[in-house]
Amino acid sequence: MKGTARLALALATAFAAVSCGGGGSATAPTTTTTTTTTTTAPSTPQATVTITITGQGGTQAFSPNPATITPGQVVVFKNTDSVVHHVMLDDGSAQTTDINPGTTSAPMAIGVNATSYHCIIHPGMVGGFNGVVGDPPPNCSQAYC
Ligand SMILES: [Cu+2]
Repeated sequence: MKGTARLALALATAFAAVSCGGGGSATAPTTTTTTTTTTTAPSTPQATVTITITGQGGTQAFSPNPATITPGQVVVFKNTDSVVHHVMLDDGSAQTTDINPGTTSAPMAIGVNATSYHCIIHPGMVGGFNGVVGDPPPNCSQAYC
Protein backbone atom coordinates (compact mmCIF):
# COMPACT_ATOMS: atom_id res chain seq x y z
CA MET A 1 0.00 0.00 0.00
CA LYS A 2 2.69 2.44 0.97
CA GLY A 3 4.66 1.64 -2.14
CA THR A 4 1.69 2.25 -4.37
CA ALA A 5 0.92 5.64 -2.83
CA ARG A 6 4.53 6.73 -3.17
CA LEU A 7 4.59 5.66 -6.83
CA ALA A 8 1.37 7.57 -7.54
CA LEU A 9 2.80 10.70 -5.99
CA ALA A 10 5.97 10.37 -8.05
CA LEU A 11 3.99 9.93 -11.29
CA ALA A 12 1.73 12.88 -10.49
CA THR A 13 4.74 15.11 -9.85
CA ALA A 14 6.44 14.02 -13.06
CA PHE A 15 3.29 14.54 -15.13
CA ALA A 16 2.76 18.00 -13.68
CA ALA A 17 6.31 18.97 -14.59
CA VAL A 18 5.90 17.77 -18.18
CA SER A 19 2.53 19.35 -18.77
CA CYS A 20 3.69 22.63 -17.31
CA GLY A 21 6.63 22.82 -19.69
CA GLY A 22 4.52 21.89 -22.70
CA GLY A 23 1.77 24.37 -21.92
CA GLY A 24 4.17 27.28 -21.62
CA SER A 25 5.47 27.05 -25.13
CA ALA A 26 2.18 26.35 -26.93
CA THR A 27 0.68 29.85 -26.77
CA ALA A 28 3.16 31.74 -28.96
CA PRO A 29 2.47 30.42 -32.53
CA THR A 30 -1.28 31.13 -32.51
CA THR A 31 -0.84 34.81 -33.48
CA THR A 32 0.57 34.09 -36.99
CA THR A 33 -2.72 32.96 -38.60
CA THR A 34 -3.93 36.47 -39.55
CA THR A 35 -1.09 37.05 -42.06
CA THR A 36 -2.86 35.04 -44.82
CA THR A 37 -5.02 38.02 -45.89
CA THR A 38 -1.95 39.93 -47.08
CA THR A 39 -1.36 37.45 -49.94
CA THR A 40 -3.76 39.43 -52.18
CA ALA A 41 -1.44 42.46 -52.13
CA PRO A 42 0.75 41.38 -55.13
CA SER A 43 -2.22 42.03 -57.43
CA THR A 44 -1.45 45.75 -57.21
CA PRO A 45 1.25 45.70 -59.96
CA GLN A 46 -1.32 44.05 -62.25
CA ALA A 47 -3.61 47.07 -62.20
CA THR A 48 -5.15 47.90 -65.56
CA VAL A 49 -2.96 50.07 -67.78
CA THR A 50 -4.75 52.78 -69.75
CA ILE A 51 -3.29 53.66 -73.17
CA THR A 52 -4.65 56.88 -74.64
CA ILE A 53 -5.39 57.20 -78.36
CA THR A 54 -4.10 60.71 -78.99
CA GLY A 55 -5.36 61.55 -82.49
CA GLN A 56 -1.80 61.93 -83.76
CA GLY A 57 -0.13 59.58 -86.21
CA GLY A 58 2.65 57.01 -86.29
CA THR A 59 4.29 56.15 -83.01
CA GLN A 60 2.68 59.26 -81.50
CA ALA A 61 -0.80 57.79 -81.96
CA PHE A 62 -0.75 56.14 -78.55
CA SER A 63 0.37 57.34 -75.14
CA PRO A 64 2.28 56.12 -73.30
CA ASN A 65 4.24 54.51 -76.10
CA PRO A 66 5.86 52.23 -75.29
CA ALA A 67 3.68 51.22 -72.37
CA THR A 68 5.31 49.29 -69.55
CA ILE A 69 3.46 46.06 -68.75
CA THR A 70 4.03 42.64 -67.25
CA PRO A 71 3.03 39.46 -69.13
CA GLY A 72 -0.70 38.89 -68.88
CA GLN A 73 -1.37 42.43 -67.78
CA VAL A 74 -4.70 43.96 -68.73
CA VAL A 75 -4.79 47.16 -70.78
CA VAL A 76 -7.58 49.39 -72.02
CA PHE A 77 -7.47 51.89 -74.88
CA LYS A 78 -9.06 55.28 -74.24
CA ASN A 79 -10.06 57.07 -77.42
CA THR A 80 -9.67 60.83 -76.96
CA ASP A 81 -9.73 61.34 -80.75
CA SER A 82 -12.77 62.37 -82.83
CA VAL A 83 -13.00 59.24 -85.02
CA VAL A 84 -13.38 55.48 -84.42
CA HIS A 85 -10.25 53.39 -83.91
CA HIS A 86 -9.79 49.62 -83.57
CA VAL A 87 -6.64 48.19 -82.04
CA MET A 88 -5.15 44.77 -82.82
CA LEU A 89 -2.03 43.18 -81.37
CA ASP A 90 0.55 42.53 -84.09
CA ASP A 91 0.81 38.86 -83.08
CA GLY A 92 -2.93 38.52 -83.78
CA SER A 93 -3.68 37.18 -80.30
CA ALA A 94 -6.26 39.81 -79.36
CA GLN A 95 -8.05 42.93 -80.56
CA THR A 96 -10.51 45.47 -79.30
CA THR A 97 -13.87 46.16 -80.87
CA ASP A 98 -14.40 49.52 -82.57
CA ILE A 99 -13.56 52.19 -80.00
CA ASN A 100 -15.85 55.18 -80.48
CA PRO A 101 -14.64 58.71 -79.78
CA GLY A 102 -14.72 59.48 -76.08
CA THR A 103 -15.01 55.83 -75.02
CA THR A 104 -12.64 53.24 -73.59
CA SER A 105 -12.18 49.70 -74.91
CA ALA A 106 -13.03 46.60 -72.94
CA PRO A 107 -10.14 45.24 -70.86
CA MET A 108 -7.72 43.16 -72.94
CA ALA A 109 -5.01 40.87 -71.52
CA ILE A 110 -1.64 41.19 -73.26
CA GLY A 111 0.06 37.83 -73.85
CA VAL A 112 3.77 37.21 -73.42
CA ASN A 113 4.39 37.20 -77.19
CA ALA A 114 2.59 40.48 -77.88
CA THR A 115 5.16 43.26 -78.21
CA SER A 116 3.37 45.73 -80.49
CA TYR A 117 -0.02 46.67 -81.94
CA HIS A 118 -1.65 48.87 -84.57
CA CYS A 119 -5.02 50.32 -85.55
CA ILE A 120 -6.65 48.13 -88.22
CA ILE A 121 -8.55 51.15 -89.58
CA HIS A 122 -5.43 53.35 -89.73
CA PRO A 123 -2.33 51.14 -90.16
CA GLY A 124 -0.07 54.13 -89.58
CA MET A 125 -1.11 54.16 -85.92
CA VAL A 126 1.34 51.92 -84.08
CA GLY A 127 2.39 51.27 -80.52
CA GLY A 128 4.16 48.73 -78.39
CA PHE A 129 5.20 47.51 -74.98
CA ASN A 130 8.36 47.49 -72.88
CA GLY A 131 10.73 49.34 -75.20
CA VAL A 132 8.95 48.60 -78.49
CA VAL A 133 7.19 51.60 -80.04
CA GLY A 134 5.71 49.84 -83.08
CA ASP A 135 6.61 49.94 -86.75
CA PRO A 136 4.58 52.11 -89.14
CA PRO A 137 4.20 50.63 -92.65
CA PRO A 138 6.75 51.88 -95.18
CA ASN A 139 5.56 54.66 -97.50
CA CYS A 140 2.52 55.24 -95.29
CA SER A 141 0.43 57.93 -96.97
CA GLN A 142 -2.99 57.59 -95.36
CA ALA A 143 -4.33 59.41 -92.32
CA TYR A 144 -2.49 58.91 -89.04
CA CYS A 145 0.86 58.11 -90.60
CU1 LIG B 1 -7.42 54.30 -86.03
